[in-house]
Amino acid sequence: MHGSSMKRLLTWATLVGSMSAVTQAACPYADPNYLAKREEEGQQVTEDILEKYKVDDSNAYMSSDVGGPMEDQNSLKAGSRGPTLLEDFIFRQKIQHFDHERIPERAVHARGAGAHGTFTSYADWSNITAASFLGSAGKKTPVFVRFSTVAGSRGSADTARDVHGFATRFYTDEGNFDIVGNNIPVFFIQDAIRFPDLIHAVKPSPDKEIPQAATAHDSAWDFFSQQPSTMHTLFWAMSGHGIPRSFRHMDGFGVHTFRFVKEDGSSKLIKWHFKTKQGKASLVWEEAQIVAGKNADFHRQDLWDAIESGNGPEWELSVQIVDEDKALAFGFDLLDPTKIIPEELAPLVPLGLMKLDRNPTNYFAETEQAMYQPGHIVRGIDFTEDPLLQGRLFSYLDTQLNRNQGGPNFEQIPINAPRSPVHNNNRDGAGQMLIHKNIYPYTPNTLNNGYPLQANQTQGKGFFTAPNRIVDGRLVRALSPTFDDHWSQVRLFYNSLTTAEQQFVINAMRFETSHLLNEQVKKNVLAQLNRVSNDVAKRVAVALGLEAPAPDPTFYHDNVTSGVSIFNETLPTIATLRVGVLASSFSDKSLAQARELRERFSKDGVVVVVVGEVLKEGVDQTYSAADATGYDAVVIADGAEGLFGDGAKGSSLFPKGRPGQILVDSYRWGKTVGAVGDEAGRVLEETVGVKVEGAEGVVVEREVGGVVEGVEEGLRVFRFVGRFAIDEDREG
Ligand code: HDE
Repeated sequence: MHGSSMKRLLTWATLVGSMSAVTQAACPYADPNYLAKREEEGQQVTEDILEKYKVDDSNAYMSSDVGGPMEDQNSLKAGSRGPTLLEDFIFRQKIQHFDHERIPERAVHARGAGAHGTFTSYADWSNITAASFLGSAGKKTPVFVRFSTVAGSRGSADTARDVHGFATRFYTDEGNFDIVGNNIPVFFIQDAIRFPDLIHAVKPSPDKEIPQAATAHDSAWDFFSQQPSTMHTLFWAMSGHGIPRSFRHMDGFGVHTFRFVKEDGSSKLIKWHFKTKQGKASLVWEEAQIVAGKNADFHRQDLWDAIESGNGPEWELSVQIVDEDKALAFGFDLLDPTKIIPEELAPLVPLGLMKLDRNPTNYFAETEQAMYQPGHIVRGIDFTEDPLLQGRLFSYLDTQLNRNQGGPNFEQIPINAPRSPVHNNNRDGAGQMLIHKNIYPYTPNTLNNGYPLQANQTQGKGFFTAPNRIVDGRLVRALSPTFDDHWSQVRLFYNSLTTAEQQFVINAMRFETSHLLNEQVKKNVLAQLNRVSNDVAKRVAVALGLEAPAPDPTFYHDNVTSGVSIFNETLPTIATLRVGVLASSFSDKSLAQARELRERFSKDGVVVVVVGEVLKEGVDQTYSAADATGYDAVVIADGAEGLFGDGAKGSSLFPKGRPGQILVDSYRWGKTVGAVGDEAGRVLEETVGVKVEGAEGVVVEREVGGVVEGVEEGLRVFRFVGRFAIDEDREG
């Protein structure tokens, strides 16, 4: 059946042309080696289906949508000063297409960025799952990943404090498999039926549509305090996980418990984890707020640049595996999506590596039209009865219908189309792209010899539901009592943070709750915080001018877990991090040094941005456009001292005091600051107001080499959190 080009046949595009071969010529299943062949081919499915759809306009004449060459700069008029004619098909087509350029933005997760890549399995995992993409060591599967924030609309700023979407599509040789996850391993609610309530509470106020992409308002915290299942996710979002340094510096989680099913039908419960190879890193809140204004595209730019520079990000895909009969063994319910399985109870098993290495060619065609569904699963993987997951299985299909203007053929859009053949009796609908030759589109049929055949567990490698899923019970419109503890794991999370991170959580809560207008909502919030920790409640209450309630110790404990803190580890790689070299365009000495710094840093993949008063060779950015938000560390080059201190006043080329401000902000936000030479070191001390001697993350050296070494060490630490004030009267 496959002829000379087996590889090509597996792509959907060629499938359109080859369907006759499938329906009329020998049936694939008639070939006894079909399955073996398909497996073999699956390992080679690397051809980019999207290539076939790319339009190259270079060296072409303009044409209409139906192909006729034409010019489209003037409408057809009755006389040069007369009205435009209805018969102007060129005008009508152009304007009509423009009028229909938008599809509804996602109701949630509207703001995002995507990239292509590859997943490579470390081994043959058939001992735990029949999923073919995990079927052998080195097996490669194309992926498309979209990262997002949740609450903001499509044009909102990247660095809004939020849970972040982490949706991955695997184009496996047995169909598309999506992990539609987040960067936080738990969710706000436990039953999908409450999702509209959550989102209505979090979204801008319906009268004035304020605030955009923010939860610092009454309705959000009213809901949080009335629905305590939100507490766990809320605490994560208030920590550095809510404001990651980049999409590359965050983990991803499937959140729900899923199932792995083996060929023999046996199954286990699993949770998906994507562990970042770049290390976890976050911004600090004030910085994130300023970035939102300075560069609303901060995260999408970062992802794009990293990939373009050959530093595509990587994640290790892992699972936690638990026996079917252990769903209630850990003191919480594995069907409850507000719970993590602490890594101490079920270690991560690394399955393979995902690398993103190709940017989309067209944002709309690929990223905007990517339509993920938790219901896209493949043989060897199965759902659980988690009521949040169950509801999502309906919601995403329904959403995609809405986003595709009601048409059911959205799976045929190139970014959504599987890399494996599609044969079924689904027909017609808006935007049908396939030309089905089978005129007997029903089962059972004899007129088409019974094709397409039904594939099941034993025949045709069909999908099968885990046989061990036994579901029975009385109908109840209620959650299980095993979902009732909303506080113990919140405390586990909080206990596991460093003191500085705990302070960041408190600061974030002070920020958010200070925006609340309603006194009762504030008190309700304190009551919930108090169930997690009296110390947290007290520290938030003091900022609100309120009394904290008396301790409510039912859920207090001192347990900790690993894998949740951001700041307790150094970064495994500093490649792609950015160092701003504060130089002077008018000092040859500083420019020579900037050049040397660039050379040395680039050896480790660190990106150097040289800042000067005016653009010229060797200067990348002007002080009029520069800001501390653009760098992970800054260094004053020898010869640029005049721009600081009194010299800061001197120029109309940039806002007053800007060079010094870059230094001060960098220091305040915990970044490494450095200087080459004694004079620059003195300026650094004076501007920042800190003694270099013994100060962490402050590097002053006479030689460029020493500065590079010190700054690189600082980049690994990423932020020196000791510079942030900690509440003195905290407990513990
Ligand atoms: Fe979503 N979610 N969600 N969600 N979600 C959507 O689907 C929904 C939930 C997540 O980059 C929507 O295609 C319900 C959990 C991501 O395209 C919508 C519930 C998790 C994305 C929807 C949840 C997520 C979405 C909007 C409660 C983490 C973006 C547009 C039961 C495990 C995917 C769309 C992308 C998007 C519904 C809860 C992650 C409306 C009803 C839990 C990453 O269908």
